Amino acid sequence: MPTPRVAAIHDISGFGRCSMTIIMPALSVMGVQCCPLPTAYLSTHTGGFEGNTFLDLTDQMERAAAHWRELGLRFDAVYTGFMGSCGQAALAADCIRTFKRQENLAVVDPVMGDHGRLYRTYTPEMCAAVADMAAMADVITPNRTEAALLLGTDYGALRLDRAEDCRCWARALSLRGRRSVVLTGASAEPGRAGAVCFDRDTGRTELVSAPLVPGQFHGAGDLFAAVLTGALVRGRELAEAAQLAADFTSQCAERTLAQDLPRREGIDFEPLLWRLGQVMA
Ligand code: PXL
Repeated sequence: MPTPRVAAIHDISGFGRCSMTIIMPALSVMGVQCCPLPTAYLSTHTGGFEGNTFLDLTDQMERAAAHWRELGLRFDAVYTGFMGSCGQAALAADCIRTFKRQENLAVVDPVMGDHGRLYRTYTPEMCAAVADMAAMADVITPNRTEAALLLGTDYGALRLDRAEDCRCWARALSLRGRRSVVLTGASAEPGRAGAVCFDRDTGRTELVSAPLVPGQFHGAGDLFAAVLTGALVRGRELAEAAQLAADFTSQCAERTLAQDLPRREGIDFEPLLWRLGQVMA
């Protein structure tokens, strides 16, 4: 099998593991080539650090995508995440239009917020642009906060602690079955957390879970979506890919918790990457 190739449209945050500093190593160890199309360079992520720098790379993105198009590059997936502005979300949507084929995947992680709140730099206009981009996706990976925003539903009302509710929300997010959904933060069994998956190819809705690790871990959502994307382009079914992502994210969160590391430094995944490599070998 040729090495699958993913175009990753995310920011690079120099410190505080998230986005590209998680996505690139995770995809590489899974035997997937990651081609970064960075949206911005930040000195740190925007959660838990004050005064981060922000170098907007929108201009470069446009030129890099044009060059890739000229070269006739093909990708097994176009995978998008954190956006720095409305313009960037529109440009990322253009990249999906440019590189999307019948046989490849657009995976949109509609990064907007967590724990019921928007990330510091997100505005309602940006959320609308992210929702427009997500409408073009084959697969979306919202957390509970992002699902509520996409559905225009109150966060408190979008409960994910009963299996039947989880299934309903996942189906509601599928745009009448047009896109697959992996909704994270589902916790229908005590002591376990994971995701509910609506697979548009089979019409089935399944819950996957792994041991719940209490607390909030920066970058956990990015790690989950990256492993899911890697597994999908390596040919795994949606629920199987989500199970792998839930297992690995839970193991890394457990390790971070056990060491009592500062949460803003991000989920401590590097020492466990070899396990991900082993699963995918
Ligand atoms: O993990 C999502 C994320 C990605 N990139 C940046 C962020 C965040 C969340 O805070 O600030 C720059």
